[in-house]
Amino acid sequence: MSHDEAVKEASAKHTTPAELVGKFQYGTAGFRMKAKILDSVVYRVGLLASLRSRKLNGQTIGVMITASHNPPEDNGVKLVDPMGEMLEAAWEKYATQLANADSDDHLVHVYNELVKTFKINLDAPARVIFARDTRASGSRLVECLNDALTATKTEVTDYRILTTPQLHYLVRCVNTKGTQDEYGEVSEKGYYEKLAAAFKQAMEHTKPQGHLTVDCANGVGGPKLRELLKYLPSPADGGLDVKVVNDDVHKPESLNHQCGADFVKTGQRAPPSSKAGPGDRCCSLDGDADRIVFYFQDEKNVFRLLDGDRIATLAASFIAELARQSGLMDKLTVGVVQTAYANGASTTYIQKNLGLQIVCTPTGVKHLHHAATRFDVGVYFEANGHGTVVFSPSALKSIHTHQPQSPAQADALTTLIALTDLINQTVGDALSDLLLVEVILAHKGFSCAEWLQTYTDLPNRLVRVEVADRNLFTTVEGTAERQLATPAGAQKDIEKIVAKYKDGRSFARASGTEDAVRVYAEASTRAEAEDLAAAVAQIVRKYGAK
Ligand code: NG1
Ligand code: ZN
Repeated sequence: MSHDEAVKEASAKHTTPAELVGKFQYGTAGFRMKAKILDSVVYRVGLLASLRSRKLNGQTIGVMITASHNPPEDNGVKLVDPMGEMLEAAWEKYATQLANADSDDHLVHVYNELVKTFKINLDAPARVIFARDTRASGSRLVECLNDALTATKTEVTDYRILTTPQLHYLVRCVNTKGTQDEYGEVSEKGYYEKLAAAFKQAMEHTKPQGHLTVDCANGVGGPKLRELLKYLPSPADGGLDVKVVNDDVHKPESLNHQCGADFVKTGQRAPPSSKAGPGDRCCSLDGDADRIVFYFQDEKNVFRLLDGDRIATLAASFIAELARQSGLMDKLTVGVVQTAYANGASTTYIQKNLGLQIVCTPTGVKHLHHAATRFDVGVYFEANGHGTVVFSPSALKSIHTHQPQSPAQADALTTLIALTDLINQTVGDALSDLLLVEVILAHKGFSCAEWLQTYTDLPNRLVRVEVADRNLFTTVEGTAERQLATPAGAQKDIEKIVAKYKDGRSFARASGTEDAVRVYAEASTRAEAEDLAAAVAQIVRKYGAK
């Protein structure tokens, strides 16, 4: 059978319901929707993965089947590029084109157009590795993916169930194996060993305080965290004292239900199942363990959130301190990347107190990651808890070749080197970020309350506004989505209102993942932040109705 025939024949097993043609879009999070309508999409993503691998001379591409923090009946699929980063943005549209082809013939046509455009040799090797989270629909979708990889004669490794960041790690390991940039052992065990060794090194002269409760959203993070703990020192040996909760992966309906990072961040409250007492350190992962937020109850039993902005400030201050203490400050610029949703108080703290550079990008991890790579050490986090730290090749070289001038410098350098291995540099990783935060809190001797005290958040409010067509709301290029270009007049109206509030800041933008416009507002008091958000939401409703 010819290549075309094989692709077409397998495609016939995975047809797209006619009413959905034209509706699929590969966004920041890949494709994500009700699992029952994803079969053809996953099949076609498999085709694209093989094309991309062939285009990149047989480098390995990753495919992850997950819908992160979405409800259990959803699923999704996304591609991972050779260095473990998200799919190159220019290729997202090809995924969209393939997904929307309205017949098997049309699909083969789109496929062949890509082969021609990129001069792809279909006889050259293609390599793909893939994994999925714990959703019930995952195994069926894996079959769809396998059909595409078989039809295209792609070499495959099925890593079965993994967190999203573990797959990103493995993709980078495979593609750097045997080179001077080798990232780690190409196995799940290699991931745990790398993190555990780095954690031990970073904790050499210090001990964690108290215990940590980890809510795993009843997702893949649960079993993987339990596995990771086996590689870490026990609490008796100065290791972490971790209590794992919400780690039931056998009740699919419990995934992300009343627990997990998104529940905690959006609702600004602990999971109802939480039994933590005042001051107890807690954190929540999301369904595929690429996000994490921390929280605790203060002495007045008030819920206190330590979100992505807090992790970014904590990590940036610690890394800048280590760079200074090890005598590397002149050689390393540490920068922080945020989005417009970062609390204004965190931005001021980073600039004024930490004296670090800051960049604001549009929403979406790919934008933040890209901007972070321009610094020697780039710390990026979305407020929702997705983020990491990236070290540039030259920063790594400076760190590894630096000669410390004193034992104090040597200690700081050892910790800094450990962090370069502890931090998953491919993508935000809840398990790696969890260890990072624990290391920093231990070194600083901080409780959650002390961490929270570093600065005071400005009161803020995020509102979701439904409009007839969210695409009418576009933003001015280069403003990181903080100013509306259209509808004409809306931005002026927003600014007039904002000017009336002390420390007022507000913006509106179309969501990339939901059919709505989001309004964010902050001001010096809670009541004013609420009022400002309501007033700007009203403006959005008015223009959205036109
Ligand atoms: P949208 O729906 O475009 O605002 C949301 C989150 C992002 C990010 C993406 C998923 C907010 C305000 N926005 O984007 O931070 O997590 O989903 O990639 O939380
Ligand atoms: Zn996620």
